[in-house]
Amino acid sequence: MVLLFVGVYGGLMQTMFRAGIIQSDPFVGGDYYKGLTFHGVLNAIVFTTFFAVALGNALIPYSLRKHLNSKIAWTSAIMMLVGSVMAAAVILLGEATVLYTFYPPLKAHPLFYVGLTLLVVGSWLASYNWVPMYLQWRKENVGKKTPLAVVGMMTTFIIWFIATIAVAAEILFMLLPWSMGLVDEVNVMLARTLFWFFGHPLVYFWLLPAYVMYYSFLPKIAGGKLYSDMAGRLVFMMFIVFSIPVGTHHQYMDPAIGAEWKLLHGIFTFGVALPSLITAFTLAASLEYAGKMRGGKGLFGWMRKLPYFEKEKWFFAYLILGLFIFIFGGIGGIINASYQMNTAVHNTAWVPGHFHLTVAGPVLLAFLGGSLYLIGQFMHKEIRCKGWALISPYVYTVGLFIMSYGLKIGGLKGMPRRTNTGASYANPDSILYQQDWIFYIDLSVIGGVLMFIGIVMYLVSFFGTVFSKSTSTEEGAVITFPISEPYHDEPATWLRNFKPYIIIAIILIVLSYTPVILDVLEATYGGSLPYSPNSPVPLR
Ligand code: HAS
Repeated sequence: MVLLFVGVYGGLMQTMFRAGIIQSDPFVGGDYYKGLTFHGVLNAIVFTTFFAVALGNALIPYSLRKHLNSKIAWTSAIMMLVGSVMAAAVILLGEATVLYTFYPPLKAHPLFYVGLTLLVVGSWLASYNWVPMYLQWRKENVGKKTPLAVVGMMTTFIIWFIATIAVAAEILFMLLPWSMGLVDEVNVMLARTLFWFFGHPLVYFWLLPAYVMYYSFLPKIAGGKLYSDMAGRLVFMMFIVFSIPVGTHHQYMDPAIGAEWKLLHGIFTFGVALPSLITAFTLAASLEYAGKMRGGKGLFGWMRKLPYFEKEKWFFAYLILGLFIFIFGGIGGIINASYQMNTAVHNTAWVPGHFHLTVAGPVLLAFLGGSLYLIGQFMHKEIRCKGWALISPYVYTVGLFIMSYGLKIGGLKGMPRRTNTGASYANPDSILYQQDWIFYIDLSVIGGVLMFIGIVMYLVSFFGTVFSKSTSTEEGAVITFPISEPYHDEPATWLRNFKPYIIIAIILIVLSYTPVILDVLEATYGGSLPYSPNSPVPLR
């Protein structure tokens, strides 16, 4: 939470830099690119990984009625913390201005890469805690369905494990030796390709814990049931199959990769949108059922009956607002996935507009709601300042829509991403001044300030709860989760085992990535010396 807040502060500063309101960070010093790096790394990589591990540690033992090996859990948490603090410190010292994608030829201090490696290895360790638990449960419960929440969390970490192999190879064999000066040059295209092998499944590593909460908690909190248990299982298995062989859609505009392989990755990208479309229908049906149970009538009357503003059901607001935002985030994703549309939006502010409607929308809101719920359960405390907790996601969502609208429309008008517009395009004295963009840049400042206020409201409730008195005097008081019952509980025996889906995923990965890597190796030679975003000449 502390690192999240530092990152969120970095986000607010981003909007100020882009509008030309500041040229240097008033508190931590440094410029736009340094701020952008710590905003992206702390919020998109560190917070999300911590939450995914925490949710797994909580839900898997709870659902399987097993005990967590706390030594493994603590070792993993400490590794993740040391790694994150190390990476954050190197960024704050100005030694890793490489943005969250750490593409070469931008070069970071070796400790930045070591820090990220510790974060990832720590998260692997946590998931190894769950595998024996899961296998043991299967042995003891032959013929029974694994609880859906466990299927979702295991899916999240299966994808994470496969995806991180590529980034581990990129860091260990390319970036670390290069950053330590053991080799002079790095193959930029190969590094980008390995990064996106990891980078796209990374977005589903972010999304799936939110899906676990949508499928497992939302229907129950709304007062209903999950419309179809089978749909949930199918969705998770489809993510295993389709999340990885799609990374080249981030490289449509890159040279060195043949058009036919970009087409293949494009087709699979439309495949990976399907589980989200199934989710949209299943959750809408679950919410309709809940609304009707609460007295809603007619085709849309149930919508009005959902507990949007019930203080005791504050968690509902975090989940439903995230889903609502994801309608727009998802549409944006499908636009990006279409090659011709991508040529118009790639590397423009449209792209951060898209990803704030996904990772900073449904994912962040679900994780914030989940964190508050978890902290209350684990510390045996009643949630404090529930009114603030309830209003916070609404304030945040209004801000998010305003900011993303500014970024998206600005992007369609050609406003670049990852560029300090305030230093040039938003400055009337500059020859690059673009009057057309000013309105959209200003919108993102207004939106960014509202988002920041929303997060501060949330933190009042979060830390208010953490520092309040425990409501339970019993040692080891019982924790509970609002697990939904299914409305249709289909047997779906074909969805009970991960193995076939992992095998299909591996086949698709080999088919889609072998030609891409061969193309890259054939088209590139030598490599690049290291650079920093602020210097047109190599660092050595
Ligand atoms: Fe994306 C770029 C394509 C989903 C994150 N994406 C990014 C980047 C990030 C990101 C971080 O094809 C930038 C990377 C960078 O720095 O360069 N994305 C997609 C597609 C999807 C998608 C096809 N993205 C996500 C998710 C993310 C995420 C999820 C984070 C968590 N994305 C792309 C492409 C690019 C890209 C290209 C490259 C752009 C470029 O050129 O650089 C799909 O998975 C989306 C499917 C989603 C849906 C929506 C379903 C709707 C639901 C809500 C239902 C609502 C209900 C509520 C039930 C089809 C589930 C009812 C309401 C009531 C009130 C009752």
